[in-house]
Amino acid sequence: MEETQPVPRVGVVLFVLKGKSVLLGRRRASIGESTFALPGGHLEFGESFEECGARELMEETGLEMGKADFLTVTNKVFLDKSKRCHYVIVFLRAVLADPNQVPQNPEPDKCDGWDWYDWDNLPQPLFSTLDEMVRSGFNPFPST
Ligand code: 8DG
Ligand code: MG
Ligand code: MG
Repeated sequence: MEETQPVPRVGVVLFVLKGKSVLLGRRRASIGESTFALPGGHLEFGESFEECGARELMEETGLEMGKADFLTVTNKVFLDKSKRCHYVIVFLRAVLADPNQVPQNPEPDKCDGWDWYDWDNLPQPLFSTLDEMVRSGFNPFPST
C-alpha cells in the first residue's frame, strides 16, 4: 500500500557465506524483479540487526543463521517507475548454524529459489545495490 507521506525504511540484508560461495535468489518482487539478490528484508520494531537477519533468512530460505558480523551500510533511493522508495540497508556477513543445511523456497511468490554461487563467477543480472557493491570492489569475505 502506498503511504501518503513516504519515509525511509531500514532493510537488513545478508551475505551468507559458505566456502567461496554466497547465497543468492532470483527476485520476484517489484523492486529488482528477475535480478539475483541476497536474502533480507525490513527491520521490525524492536529488532536488532542480527535478529532481523536471522528471521528473514528463516522466512525466506528455511535456513538457520549462525554467527553474523556487521559489514557496511548504504543509503539508497530507488526510483523504479512502479515503486519509488528509500532504504537504509544494513549488510551483515553470516554463516549457517549448520553448513550442511539446504535452502528451501518458502516464499515462491517472492523468489524463484536459492542457491550457492561462486563469488568469482556471480550470476547476472545482480540486484542494483549488490551490482554496485561488486563493481566497486567490495568483498564480503573475512580478510584473514
Ligand atoms: P518483508 O516483507 O519480508 O519484511 O520484506 P522483503 O519483501 O523480504 O524485503 P526485500 O524487498 O527483500 O528487502 C528490503 C529492501 O532491501 C529491498 O526492497 C531493497 C533493499 N535491498 C538492497 N539490496 C538487497 C538485496 O540484495 N537483497 C534484498 N533482499 N534486499 C535488498 O538494496
Ligand atoms: Mg522477507
Ligand atoms: Mg526479502
